[in-house]
Amino acid sequence: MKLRNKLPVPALVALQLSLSPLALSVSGMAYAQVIVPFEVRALDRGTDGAAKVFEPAVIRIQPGETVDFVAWDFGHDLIAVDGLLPAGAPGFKGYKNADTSVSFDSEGVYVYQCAAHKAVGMVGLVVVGDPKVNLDAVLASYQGNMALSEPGIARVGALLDALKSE
Ligand SMILES: [Cu+2]
Repeated sequence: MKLRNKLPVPALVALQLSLSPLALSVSGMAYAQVIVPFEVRALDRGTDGAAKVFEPAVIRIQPGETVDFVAWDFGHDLIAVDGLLPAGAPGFKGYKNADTSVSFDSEGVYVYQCAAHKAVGMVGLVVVGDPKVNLDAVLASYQGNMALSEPGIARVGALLDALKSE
């Protein structure tokens, strides 16, 4: 576990000690929403035991919001998968072992992967607003996307199917 995300806590605790129990819980919630609103962690092992995952594998935000991709474990990067993004939306990437914040403006589904672990299908989805904007287009083309490995295609397919069945 890394400490960097917890650095503000001592100051917060000092503040909370001076507040009533009710204010304490309210301020705790505000902290969680304001400091780490949308965080995806690159992990060697997910909470369900799966190896090499982004967690959560699907994160949902609204247009204009930002996702913080946290290099939680060693050796991970991230890169958007060309062809599996909303039409006209820019790609994005994060370098190995670097925390990366990305703001998303265009609605729809974005597929990305860890290039270092492409072979084992370390993939994730960002869903901005309404996934229906490009969900059918992504479903129709992901299996033929040359940037993905077979395990990557399998994981992307499972994530897209779950989105489709909502
Ligand atoms: Cu990785």
